[in-house]
Amino acid sequence: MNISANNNNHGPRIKEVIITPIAIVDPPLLNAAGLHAPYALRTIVEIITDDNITGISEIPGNAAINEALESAGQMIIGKDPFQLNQIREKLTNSFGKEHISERGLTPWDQRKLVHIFSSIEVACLDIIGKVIERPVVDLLGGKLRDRVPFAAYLFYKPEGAGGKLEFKTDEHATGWAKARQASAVNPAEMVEQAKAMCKEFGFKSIKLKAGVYEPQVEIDTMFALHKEFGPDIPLRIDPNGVWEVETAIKYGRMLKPIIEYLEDPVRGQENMAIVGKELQIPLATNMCTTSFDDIPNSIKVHSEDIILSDHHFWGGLHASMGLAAICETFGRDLSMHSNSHLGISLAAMVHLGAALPNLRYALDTHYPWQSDEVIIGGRLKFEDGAVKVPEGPGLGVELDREALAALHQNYIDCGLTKRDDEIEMQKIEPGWKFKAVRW
Ligand code: GKR
Ligand code: MG
Repeated sequence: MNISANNNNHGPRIKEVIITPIAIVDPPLLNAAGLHAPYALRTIVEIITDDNITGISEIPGNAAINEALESAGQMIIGKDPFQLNQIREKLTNSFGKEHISERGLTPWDQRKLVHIFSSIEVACLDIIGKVIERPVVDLLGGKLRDRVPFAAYLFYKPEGAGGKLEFKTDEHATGWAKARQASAVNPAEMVEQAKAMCKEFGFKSIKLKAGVYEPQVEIDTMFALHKEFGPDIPLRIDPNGVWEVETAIKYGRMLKPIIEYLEDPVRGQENMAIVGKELQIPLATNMCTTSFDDIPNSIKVHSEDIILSDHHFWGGLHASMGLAAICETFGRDLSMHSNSHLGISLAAMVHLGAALPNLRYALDTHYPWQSDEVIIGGRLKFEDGAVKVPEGPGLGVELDREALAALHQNYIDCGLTKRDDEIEMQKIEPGWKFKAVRW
């Protein structure tokens, strides 16, 4: 899909926007919305200037976002990529304001505009960095750290549907390769998953994706992790808002001595505030305070202590820096949320993470669960649980065209047009239905 125009103006101007939907192999990860399908959808955006500088970005993909992105691409042809405020204004005026309710009830954000802003902004920042020969982190005010820490992100993983546990091809696999291919549904298996992941990547904090089983099972997993790793490895648990307030208070009391924070135990800012007040432990969210419009009430009721931002959902890197300033002003912490993703998103997260003040918590990432990559040089490395800020101008990563073509072919072949974990879940539990609140 190419959208292009010629112009003869001075200075760099956007001459072409290329939008490529891709599908990446995803393991069968369980979460409150169901089960991950065999492929996760991402969209790769390339913005090319009239002097042939290309900026890239990656966002969660679906057909509706891609369609809107096509029109957005047309609107920015001829624009100066440095004029991000004008670009944003133009897009806002054309698309209109997006209401928070459009986020939806799923653990991930379903709004279109924020994704579009994010993809265009990050690709333009990549261009700007290349023009002035500085890394993106320098466009965000500069580096406060050279390495950005991430947390191990554990998932219950059944057999029988979702991705075909393709790693099973290697019977002799050990360590992380084995843990990735193994199903994991009980506390002992989750401890094995955590040990393998932490050993491979050096993670020093652990998050459990919960909201899958009856809460006591998940609490048992947390205590098994605590027993194995001891008090020096901070633990978090995220049931994606499917607990009732009473459930969250009951299990939150048990968890209090062993967790650094409780993520989205319940749904809605008011309920979060009740739980936080009762438990007196830090609460984190990527579900109840997810946009600037949510901030006034968040401050008023104190719905959370840590906002898990996500540049794909908050409208880009500058917007995330703006969020960081708000958090600093009101004594909140800021960390990062993640969905299945590749190295372009990871690079953008690392540039942002390096620029954020007061980064007290290791960021989330699904990256270890992915096996595909779309950047030259292959998958980015974690050392001691952290990723080094990429060197080189812009994002510091470049598209591998062959890999892009192959992953685009996956998109065409797999036939998926949006994430729907409920459908995949029904393959192992016929009739299973997503419930906004389950326990
Ligand atoms: O990938 O299944 C998943 C996660 O549940 C994801 O969709 C969430 O958005 O990781 C996310 C979270 O922290 O809520
Ligand atoms: Mg979460």
